[in-house]
Amino acid sequence: MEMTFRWYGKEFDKIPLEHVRQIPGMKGIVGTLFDIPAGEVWPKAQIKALKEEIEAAGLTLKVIESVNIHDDIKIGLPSRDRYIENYKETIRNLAEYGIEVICYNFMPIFDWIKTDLHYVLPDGSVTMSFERAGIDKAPQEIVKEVEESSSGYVLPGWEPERLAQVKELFEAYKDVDDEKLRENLAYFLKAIIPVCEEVGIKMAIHPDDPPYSIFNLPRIVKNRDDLDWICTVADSPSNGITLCTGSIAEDPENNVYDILAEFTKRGRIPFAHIRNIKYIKDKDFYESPHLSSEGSLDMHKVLKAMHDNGFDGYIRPDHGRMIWGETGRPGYGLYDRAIGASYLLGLWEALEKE
Ligand SMILES: [Mn+2]
Repeated sequence: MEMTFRWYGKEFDKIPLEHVRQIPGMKGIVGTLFDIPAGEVWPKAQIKALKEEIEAAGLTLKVIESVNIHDDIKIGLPSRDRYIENYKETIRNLAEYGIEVICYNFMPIFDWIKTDLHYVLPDGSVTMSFERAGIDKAPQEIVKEVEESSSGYVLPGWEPERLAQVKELFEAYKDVDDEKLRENLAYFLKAIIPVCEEVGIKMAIHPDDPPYSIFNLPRIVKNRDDLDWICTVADSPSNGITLCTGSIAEDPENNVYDILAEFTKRGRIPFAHIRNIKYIKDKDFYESPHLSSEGSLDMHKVLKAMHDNGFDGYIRPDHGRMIWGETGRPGYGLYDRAIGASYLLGLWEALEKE
């Protein structure tokens, strides 16, 4: 297991790499070229510069999150083939610089949804929450609210240029149901996985967040059976999962421990997002501190499911709260993610020594 930390690049992230490196046990950065639009090829020069910058700070760059999928691929338009060719070239370029894992998702329009980016906990810390009643409005309104409350930061998957077209996007997806979206994912995977095998990259799909339909949009990465279907449709170790404990657990029907155990054993989890959530009622929840006692998930059980089944990939503390007066991109401050990483490393050490 190797501990990593998501970082958006020095132009887009105010946390210096030197501070990330000071987190005990922190080995690597989960990096991105945040300003490359979905569908474009990631240039070698920029990948090389990113890698050199991270390595100069004493960290490694083995995981990319995310190389976003162009909407034409998800919708299944004839123009998808051009974007798939670009994606293959990006895979080859990343492999050339030692990247091992590419995280991505296959959600229409929204990469993730929370209804409150500034949910205040009793101790005064600030986190994100999702309450079903909060999305009982037009998608345009959600886009506006998220933009207004993102503290001036562009949020991953919420590129303003793209979401300015949210009405048009809904129109473009109107004939895409679950079955069609599944066909389009299969088409994409069958095209790119042979390239991944050739260059030694593992694709790792992130579960839908939340893992059920909202705004009537199709959803195909929701539960154990969906993950099994994905692993089977392109049956290769290069076709894997970014197991996000928070996202999977947002549907309380999902048994996150069993899912972790099964797909770790099957060798299909090269990368995991480990975070805790606390159910408020039904499926409503807030993102709690990582500690088991603070949330609804048992983090010891989470890591044990991975450890005991031979997990040897990368993990990162997923989101963190804003604490100690820190401000920044919601979910992506330094302090609480550092605490989360230390806690997870402590649990892992205990599992190793047991
Ligand atoms: Mn996640």
